[in-house]
Amino acid sequence: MCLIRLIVIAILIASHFSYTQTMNKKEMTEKVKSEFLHAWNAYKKYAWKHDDLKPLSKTYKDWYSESLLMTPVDAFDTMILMGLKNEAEEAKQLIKESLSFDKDISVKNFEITIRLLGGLLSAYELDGDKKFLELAEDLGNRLLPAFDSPTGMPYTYVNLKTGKTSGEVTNPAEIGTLIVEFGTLSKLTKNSVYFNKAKKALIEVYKRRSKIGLVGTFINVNTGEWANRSSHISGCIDSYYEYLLKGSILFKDNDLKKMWKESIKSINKYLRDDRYGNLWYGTANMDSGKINETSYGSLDAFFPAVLALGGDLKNAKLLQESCFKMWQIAGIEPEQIDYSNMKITNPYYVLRPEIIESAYYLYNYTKDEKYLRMGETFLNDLIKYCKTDEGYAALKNVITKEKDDQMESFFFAETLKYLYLLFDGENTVKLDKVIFNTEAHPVKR
Ligand code: DMJ
Repeated sequence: MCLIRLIVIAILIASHFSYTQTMNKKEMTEKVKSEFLHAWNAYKKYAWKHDDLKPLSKTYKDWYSESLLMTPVDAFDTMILMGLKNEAEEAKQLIKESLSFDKDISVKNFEITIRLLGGLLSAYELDGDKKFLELAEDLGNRLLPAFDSPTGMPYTYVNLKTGKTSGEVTNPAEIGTLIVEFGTLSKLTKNSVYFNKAKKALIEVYKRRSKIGLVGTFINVNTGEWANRSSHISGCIDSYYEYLLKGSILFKDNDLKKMWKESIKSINKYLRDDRYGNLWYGTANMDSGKINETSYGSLDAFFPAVLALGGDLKNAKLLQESCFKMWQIAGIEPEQIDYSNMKITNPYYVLRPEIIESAYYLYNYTKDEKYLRMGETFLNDLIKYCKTDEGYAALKNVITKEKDDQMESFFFAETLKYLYLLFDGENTVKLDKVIFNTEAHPVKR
């Protein structure tokens, strides 16, 4: 009898503190939603019809000479997932009435693909309005000339009206982070040209890997020669690896699967670094494989998610612990640290999502409540240090917490979406039914 009472009391105590209580998770999703509305209402008030809000000067910024509605397109599917029907409807009307790609502007192929093409395709799959697909197809066609280089690897920039290209020195991420969007466009339009171009681009990078299987940071798409031979999983390379894996899953593509498997072997053999008590991934020369820089940063924090998606939960969990340590150095995440001494080497924080994305994947696969607690820390710190009267602001310095006058569209597309999905469980999206592009736009598997 006494034992039974003890067990009942233990269960009551455990359920009181358990993070998985529906109310707690529900409260967290409501909190994220209200922060989303705080930022979106500020965008509406001061930057409507423009690309981004400038949250301190309360004005707007366009990336090019004309707006491409970067924030509304990037934010739309998050509104749908959060059930923000009125906001989604007004964003949709704005996109339908005002978005046109018939503009004489030279745009960055990578950014426009992940934010706009990815956003439109996801919008079409979630909402069903054909206009989204029409816009995506028009955009896809205007981006295609980017691939007309001697190697088939895309130039950095392409003019949306004339098709004129520029920027011959680019990087594996910008070359290789196109297949989820271009491949989905092929699937939905039944026109294989987009998939084929994006796959060839990936293959051309892979073909140029070193003898030990690593790729460098910069490459010339005209000559096919490496312009920088530093190898890492950080910015400029990061999502090339992400798309080898995601492309292989999304299109059941065995070539991509083989390329991912070979690549991850080399990454783990040469870049994996556990010499300092925690797991990190460092920077090495692509030919020698010798680590010569112990830097890690907020962009690299996407890697636990990729490891988890690839089935390596062990390394994913360890790396996420390290990422969380990086977040905690200053109470919010710096752009870069030296992991050998845990010193901040670049104090910027641009409202990046990657560490939250990884917490979301890990919670999904492990159901370990510590990832929910991490998520709560992320949200509270964001509110504490980045929230402004009107919107959210990047930080110039995570130590002094001095703000910067910018709020990137990925704050809506990724940062707040992954926070919401982390607490929402599997209510709105089942991870085994979609692939998120690198800007967190889900497309159906
Ligand atoms: C996003 O645009 C994408 O996640 C990209 O892959 C990397 N950088 C930003 C977010 O940090």
